[in-house]
Amino acid sequence: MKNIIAPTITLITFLIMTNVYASKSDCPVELSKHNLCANISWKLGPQYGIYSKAVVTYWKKGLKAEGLVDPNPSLEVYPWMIMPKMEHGGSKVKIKKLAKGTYEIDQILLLKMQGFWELRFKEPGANPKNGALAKNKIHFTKNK
Ligand SMILES: [Cu+2]
Repeated sequence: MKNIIAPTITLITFLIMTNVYASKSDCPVELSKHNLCANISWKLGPQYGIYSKAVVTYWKKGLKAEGLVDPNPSLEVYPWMIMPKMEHGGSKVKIKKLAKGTYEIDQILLLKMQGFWELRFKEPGANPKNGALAKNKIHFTKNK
């Protein structure tokens, strides 16, 4: 009996860890209202003061193997800043469809201020402050 406990614990830990990892990589950004998952891949930056660029892809939650899909209704991706006593957007980004379910978000201008930036998702016409479907804190790698 003793011989089986340690390997069993190891196996259970392994299964839990792989499951946690799998769910994160399967759905990095969850858009539950649309039953979609998204991934953000930075192509430039994220960096302060000059343009950053990202590519966002979408797929149906749990159905990544079926391929990428276009959100319907369409979704806007935009930068949003949370400051100690206020929050605000940035200048307008350029969104370009590259392929099915694949969108380039260009001209993201993140200014260095006190607080932090998010990359948010919303439906067109939704309020950028209160109407976001998903919020993702941007972690800067350069210009710190
Ligand atoms: Cu600010």
